[in-house]
Amino acid sequence: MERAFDQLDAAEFLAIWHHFDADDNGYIEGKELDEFFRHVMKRLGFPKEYDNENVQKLKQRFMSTYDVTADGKLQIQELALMILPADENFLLVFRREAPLDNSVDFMKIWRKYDVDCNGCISAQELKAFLRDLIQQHHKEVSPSKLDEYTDAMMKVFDKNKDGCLELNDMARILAMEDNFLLQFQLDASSQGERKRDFEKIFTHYDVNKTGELEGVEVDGFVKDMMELVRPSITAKELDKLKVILLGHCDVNRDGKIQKNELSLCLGVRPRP
Ligand SMILES: [Ca+2]
Ligand SMILES: [Ca+2]
Ligand SMILES: [Ca+2]
Ligand SMILES: [Ca+2]
Repeated sequence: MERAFDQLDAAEFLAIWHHFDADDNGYIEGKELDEFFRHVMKRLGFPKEYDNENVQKLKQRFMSTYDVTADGKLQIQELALMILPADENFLLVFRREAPLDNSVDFMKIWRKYDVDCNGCISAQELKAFLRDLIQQHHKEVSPSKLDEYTDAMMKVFDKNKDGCLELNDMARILAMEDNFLLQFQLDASSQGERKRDFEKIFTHYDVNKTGELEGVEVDGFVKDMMELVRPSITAKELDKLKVILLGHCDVNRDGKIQKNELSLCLGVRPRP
């Protein structure tokens, strides 16, 4: 069973995936998961007698093998492991010590590897990312292996096959956690709660603790703010929205957002 997915090629696998992850949130859970497995079984040519009970059994066996986050959700990067080259170096890409839970860290990576600043990560840029990642683990990788890894990654994560990874595609590769801002309900809370939430929010994005949001800190904040309204903004949209946000909030025009500027912007009075 574990290798059953080997019979699916990448394109077929992704077609099934995109069908079931229709809202493109990068994971499949609950009832969708049953349907997903039923569909995969059918495509793999399992006999019709695979009734509900058998689907459940296969699902459980499968999930305990691959569901690395053990959260009952199947994530695209977990699924990707099945069709990507199964060698130790490559698995490093998906095996992270700490979850990436801050969009500021994410944007730092994005800005670093989008070398030509065209708002997308090309295969060439992805290759540099993979090379660095493997080196960080003190491993060696041959150029041909690196090419193979890069091709495989582009196949899985470049959804529209334009040779370009969007912010959202990279977020999948890096297994980015849910939007930090989702936990707050700025409209519903009392003034006291709003202030406390504001402190939490500012601290989260002021990663280098300078008391102001600058550079990628603003990027990360803009990304999360905008994705509360509309998931999957592009890097180009992000750049535009950043200019708009700075125009609105950066009162002293230094290109950074001081704490008092952000509190004014969000309608929260700063602490005296
Ligand atoms: Ca680029
Ligand atoms: Ca693309
Ligand atoms: Ca800062
Ligand atoms: Ca400012």
